[in-house]
Amino acid sequence: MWDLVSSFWTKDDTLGNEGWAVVGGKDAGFTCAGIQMYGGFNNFGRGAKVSKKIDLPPHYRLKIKLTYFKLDSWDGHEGWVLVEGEKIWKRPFGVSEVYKLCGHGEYSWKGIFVGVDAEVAHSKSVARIDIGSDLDETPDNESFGIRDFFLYIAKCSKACN
Ligand SMILES: [Ca+2]
Ligand SMILES: [Ca+2]
Repeated sequence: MWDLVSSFWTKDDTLGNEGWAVVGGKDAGFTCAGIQMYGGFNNFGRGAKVSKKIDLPPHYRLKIKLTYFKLDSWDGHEGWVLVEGEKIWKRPFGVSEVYKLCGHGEYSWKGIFVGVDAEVAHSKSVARIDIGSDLDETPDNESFGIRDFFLYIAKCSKACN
């Protein structure tokens, strides 16, 4: 049912924006416990968001998979993915969740990465996608990062047009 149409941040040496627009964050990558990500510590904190419009063939549904990193002291915040401004994925993260991975070396806050797998009804020829958080402090205090983004569509049969 699902056809892969786009992928970003899938290579270990790719830490750039890969054509996505960055607002409120530093256009740079970060390495956490040997895993490279786009954004992350000192890059994506309060107000940071990455956005892209992606052209699509006829379809009726889309699915997004990615790896989302929560780093340091998230005190009551959530990460999210929007399609056309609608939240198709969100997840709250706790301050101490879960492993001491990386991030702020002085205080050794904890980090975690989770797999996003979300789908939504969608038929527009261009999809607008935003990835961000509701963090409210600087990126050396709380930050997020992303990698391994995959966009899939469910294509229309003749009946779908
Ligand atoms: Ca904090
Ligand atoms: Ca905060």
